[in-house]
Formats: sequence, C-alpha cells, structure tokens
Amino acid sequence: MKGYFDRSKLHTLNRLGTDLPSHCDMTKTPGIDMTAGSLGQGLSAAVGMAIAGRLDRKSYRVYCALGDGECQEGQVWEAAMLASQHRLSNLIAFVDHNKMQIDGWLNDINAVEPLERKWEAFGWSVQSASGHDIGAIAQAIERAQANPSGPSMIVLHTTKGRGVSFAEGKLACHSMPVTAADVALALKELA
Ligand SMILES: Cc1ncc(C[n+]2csc(CCOP(=O)(O)OP(=O)(O)O)c2C)c(N)n1
Ligand SMILES: [Mg+2]
Repeated sequence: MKGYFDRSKLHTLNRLGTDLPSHCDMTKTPGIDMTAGSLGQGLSAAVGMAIAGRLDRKSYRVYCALGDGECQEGQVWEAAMLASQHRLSNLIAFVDHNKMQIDGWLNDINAVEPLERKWEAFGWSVQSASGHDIGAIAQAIERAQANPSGPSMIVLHTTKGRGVSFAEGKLACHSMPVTAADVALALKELA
C-alpha cells in the first residue's frame, strides 16, 4: 500500500467515520481494488479473474489466499466447482490451515476435515506443505505452475501467532490488541 495514502491515516484504522475500515472498501480507501471482508468472496473473484485471463488470452496467473474458517462458507465451494469445470490451470490458491477461526477451533464450530480430500473431490490438484517453511511453499508453487490440468490448491499447515510467545496457539490472537511493548517483544522474538 506504500504511497497510496499518508501514514498518519493508519491511526484512524477501524475508527468511526474512517476511510480506512478493517474490511477493505474500494469506494473509501485509495489502492483497494475490491471491497472485501465478507468471508467466502475472494475465491469467486479470483475465478472470475482467471476466466477473464483465459478469454483475453493473457498469460498471467491468479493467486488467492483463503482461511480455513473461510472454507466453512458455501460460496467457496461454488467457486471451487466452477474453477475445476473450466480447468483453470492459471489459478493457484492457498488455505492457511491453522485449525482456528475467530470464535474457536474449527472442529468445535463446523469441521472442514478432511480438507485436502474435499478439494480433491472438487476437482483440484492438491498439495500440502508447512506454512512456516518458505522453501516448501516455493516448491509447491513451482509444481502448481507446472500443472496444466486445472486449478491447484496448496494447503498450508500453520500455527496461529507462531513465533510470538504471547500469541502462539492462542484463540484470542485473531484480532488481539497490541501495545508498543508487545510489538517490540514480537519483533525481537521473530528476528
Ligand atoms: C461472511 C462472514 N461471516 C463472518 C465473518 C466474521 N469473521 C471474521 S474473521 C472470521 C474467522 C475466519 O477464520 P479463518 O478464515 O480461519 O481465519 P483465521 O481466524 O484463521 O485468521 C469470522 C467468522 C465475516 N467476516 N464474514
Ligand atoms: Mg483459520
């Protein structure tokens, strides 16, 4: 987002009347191309972009990141079906599979397992990797890019808040308020 608005605007994040709401609004915030925040819509937008790329005979690929709690949304699976029907090999998606969503553990709320097999059943080429291993992610992306048969899903197994002592594995860290001291500690621990 560098250069789109003044840094001081960051202090208005999510405040009443702000033009920087936590759910991105393309009519309010410069640099936002798609209004978002309602879970489940991102993959539909990505499928549309991938179909458009094919119709326009463009060589770009579309990358889409989903949450595992987001996979509890029915709209995700509508988009998944359309992507495999159109054999969208220009579409590569990731799920951040941290087994948690905002209200708790996925398994306690609405289980998505077996997640990899669900994506396979919906016609996607599926790989799993540790979401904390950049090398493994890069390899999975290369394999997905070389797959001509249809859309690719890379399920990334992660731990929420990994590497930060006060956040790691804590359900409350979905949108945890942090003090300046917390930020300093987190940066030290992640260094
Ligand atoms: C349609 C819709 N329902 C509910 C919410 C509220 N909500 C925001 S984040 C979230 C949990 C998402 O879980 P996940 O995708 O696993 O993300 P994580 O908490 O792991 O970062 C929920 C339910 C929302 N934004 N949109
Ligand atoms: Mg999650």
